[in-house]
Amino acid sequence: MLQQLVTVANCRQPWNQIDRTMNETEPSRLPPGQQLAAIGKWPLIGEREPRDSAAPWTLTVDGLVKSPQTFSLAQLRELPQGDMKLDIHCVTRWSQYDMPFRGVRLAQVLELTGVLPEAKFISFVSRSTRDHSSSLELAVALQLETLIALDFDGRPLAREHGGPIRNIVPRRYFYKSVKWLERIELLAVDRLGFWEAESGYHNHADPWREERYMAPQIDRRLAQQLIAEKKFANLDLRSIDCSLRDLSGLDARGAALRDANFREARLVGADFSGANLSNAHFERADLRNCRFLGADLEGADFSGADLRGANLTGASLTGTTFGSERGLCRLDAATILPDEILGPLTPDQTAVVQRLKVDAI
Ligand SMILES: Nc1nc2c(c(=O)[nH]1)N[C@H]1C(S)=C(S)[C@@H](COP(=O)(O)O)O[C@H]1N2
Ligand SMILES: [Mo]
Repeated sequence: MLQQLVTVANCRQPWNQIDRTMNETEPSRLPPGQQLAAIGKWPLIGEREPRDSAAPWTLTVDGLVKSPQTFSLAQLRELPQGDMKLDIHCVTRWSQYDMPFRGVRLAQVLELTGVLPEAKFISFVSRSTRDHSSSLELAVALQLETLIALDFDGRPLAREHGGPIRNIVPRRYFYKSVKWLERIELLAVDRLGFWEAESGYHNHADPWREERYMAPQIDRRLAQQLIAEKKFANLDLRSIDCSLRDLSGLDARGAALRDANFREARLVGADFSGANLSNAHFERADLRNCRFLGADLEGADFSGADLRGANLTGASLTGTTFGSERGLCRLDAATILPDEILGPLTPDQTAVVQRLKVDAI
């Protein structure tokens, strides 16, 4: 059942010197709603460090396996290594091409432990403070050629990117690839991972189908009442639909608003400080004098929005869109969009913002 799965590609050219011109013109390569990150750039997302990096690193494979095993890092390195050049796609809308990983194939490790016939799911568990995890159907994990990565670009994987042992799941949003992998558990019934359970990220996570979020679970009458009262502060309102509504003066400080829909909404003077607006939709919204202090705006879309007088100090902008074929946003001299927060934008969006800022003065 567990065949040899990883296609081995040789990548001798350093990762940050790859010529992308051929790839970028290939239209089918970038999944819908994604932007290409700058050459050689690998953004940091989620947890920054493992729970305990001093203790020796091991990988335990247990659950519904024939013989549970714990591999030391050295033992993993002694197993046959496979190379893989991979396009990664983060749910917050940035992608990066041709990332050269090296490590042990999941199939290889499962051949050593054996798998019981009842095993249908596989959970990857991290050595991190929140015991971060993500899961897949076992058959899918194998079919996708999941890799237990130890090296990146010819060197041991960096700590902040999940070194020394990281799970890499090709052709799924990158949240399926767990950093600081410590345990692989074979299960009969699925167990939702951290982001899937906490943030409503889609459990299937196929970027080609834009499987970013599960359907929202907010009670519609409650949502209508909160919209009428304009009180969102500190509430969990993921994926709420506020499109075309008048929410001027909204208090949304500290609210959890991932994937929320504010398209064409009137939000003059609203306060989103400290809110999580990851992948929120603000296309053509009226955001004059809004406050976004310290807000998470990763993957948020401001195409055609009015940001005159808005304050984005300290906001995080990985994968954020300020202009696209859906329109440019509007800035003026009173808009506060400090240069020091622009670093995580893609090159295209950096250029858009810089042009808008010049025009605004
Ligand atoms: N342990 C752990 N693994 C994790 C995460 C995390 O927060 N903790 N975040 C996931 C998400 S959402 C993404 S996009 C990638 C980011 O990996 P990077 O920081 O190396 O780019 O790791 C995934 N694996
Ligand atoms: Mo992510």
